[in-house]
Amino acid sequence: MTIASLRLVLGDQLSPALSSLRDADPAHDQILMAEVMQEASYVPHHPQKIAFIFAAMRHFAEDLRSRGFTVHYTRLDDPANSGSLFGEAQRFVTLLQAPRLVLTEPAEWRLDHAMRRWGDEINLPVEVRQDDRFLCSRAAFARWAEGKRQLRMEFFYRAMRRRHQVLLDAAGEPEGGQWNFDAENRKALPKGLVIPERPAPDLDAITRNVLDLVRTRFPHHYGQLEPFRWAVTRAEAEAALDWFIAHALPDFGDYQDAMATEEPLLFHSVLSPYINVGLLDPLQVIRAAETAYRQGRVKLNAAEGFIRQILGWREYVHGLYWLEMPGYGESNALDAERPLPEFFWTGETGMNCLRHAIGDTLRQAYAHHIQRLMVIGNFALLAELAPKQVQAWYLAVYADAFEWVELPNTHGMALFADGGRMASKPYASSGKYIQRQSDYCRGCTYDVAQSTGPRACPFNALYWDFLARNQGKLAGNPRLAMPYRNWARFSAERQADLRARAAQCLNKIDRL
Ligand code: FAD
Ligand code: DLZ
Ligand code: SF4
Repeated sequence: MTIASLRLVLGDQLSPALSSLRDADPAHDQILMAEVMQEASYVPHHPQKIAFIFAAMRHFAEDLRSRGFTVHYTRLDDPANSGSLFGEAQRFVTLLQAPRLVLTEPAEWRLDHAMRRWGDEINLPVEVRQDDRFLCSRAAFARWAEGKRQLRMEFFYRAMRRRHQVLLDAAGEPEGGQWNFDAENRKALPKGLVIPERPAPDLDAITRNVLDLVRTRFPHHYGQLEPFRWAVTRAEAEAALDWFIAHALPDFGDYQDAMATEEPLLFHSVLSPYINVGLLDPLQVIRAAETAYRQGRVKLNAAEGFIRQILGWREYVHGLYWLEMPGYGESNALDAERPLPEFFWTGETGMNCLRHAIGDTLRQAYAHHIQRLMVIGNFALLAELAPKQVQAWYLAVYADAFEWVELPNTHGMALFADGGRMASKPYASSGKYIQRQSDYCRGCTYDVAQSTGPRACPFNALYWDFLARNQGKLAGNPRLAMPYRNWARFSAERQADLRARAAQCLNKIDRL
């Protein structure tokens, strides 16, 4: 029997409403999914990330089968596995004599670019459909950006609130009279605050098999495989969403920027991997938070702060990525060239904040936004680490890392390597920020109150050195006027001492 079409579903396309599945008929169309070495090794992904994607893929295939579909699923260790998505598509098109291949555009430029040539290469009609799981399409973002000298997330976010009718009052104005309640969202953690304990789903036989596979096939990838606590089905991801709305969202806003040694997750949702691979729909998550606010279960600053991350930041970075690709990751506006220190792969450094942020990352394939931006990213920025190496690291170590979201956040937001396309100023800060927002400094070998001398917190001198080093490029930025004024007030001797301490830190960066 010949089939009408073969539908290819990628590891981050696990949504029943996916455009390439929408009109699929179990009687005529068949589905292809493939675990392939090429995707599993283009960066040394964290073992939990690979296991999460494979386990979610295998469960999704079972779900499709239960709906009557024939799913051809290639496992990584299948001897016939060609090792690439192209190879698997070609193999099954031939095997099944499929007259056409249907797919949803991949989220990364690398694959999107390759797949648009498949038709010619396999000599078969290949239909590439739009990925309409995003709330702002690539084309709509390009229209919004057109003619703007500067792109700013805040204005994009307001337009998205209006377009999708989110958190608006009866008059169509922002709920509470303001678009943004960030000023309320920077509280330090009070002593004795109880952090709710997060449940983890049980591991079934499918997931345990995947863990065995990943353990044996990827023994040299950095990061711990277990404990593996990720949801791998839509039902489990929805349970995680319900738990977050009931137990963590009420405090999400207030303590959004806080960090704590013993509580790496705090009140964050830890939903990004599920949204990114399609187990949760972004609008479903946004509506759940809005409903909790309307029912009086959470305050406005919490609901708005959370919704802004998804409707604003997530959609903004997605649009920016497609607007700027290819080539977005190529710039190096601050000429940063230093190789990544070894401790990024081990967490072994005397800087307690980095030890915990990197250690959490290696243990959980997760760190929350402030750890990623203001500890690890801030250090990479101040220490002039080479953008390409930093980007490859971020792409490897987080369960939620896909280039469309990782690259703008790393290249643009954390490293300012795009010269300000994404963010209005570099997120550079001294140790003082970390001290204010965390308890890390209390357990550190360095003293956050000192800026010079052998025990001085490296972030302090590196911060001033960063400003001095980049004065020609950054002094004209109005948002940096105050720090540059402060730098100018230091005596020449003080400036020289700070720069000497920074040079000392950079010279022994692997031993900090
Ligand atoms: P919460 O704090 O609970 O936020 C809710 C949701 O908002 C997240 O699940 C996510 O979907 C969305 N969100 C929040 N901030 C951002 C943002 N800046 N960009 C896009 N979406 C956002 N996020 C990824 O999904 N994948 C990445 O590879 C990734 N790399 C990053 C690299 C750097 C250097 C930085 C600074 C940030 C990166 N982020 C990335 C953004 C953000 O840190 C994560 O989305 C967030 O930490 C995920 O945890 P959470 O689900 O608990 O988020
Ligand atoms: C990230 C990833 C990994 C590790 N493995 C696979 C895989 O074996 N098969 C697959 O279809 N997708 C995988 N993915 C996700 C793809 O890399 C993802 O579809 C692209 O990054 C495009 O966003
Ligand atoms: Fe980090 Fe400096 Fe604080 Fe140590 S003293 S934890 S290096 S900010």
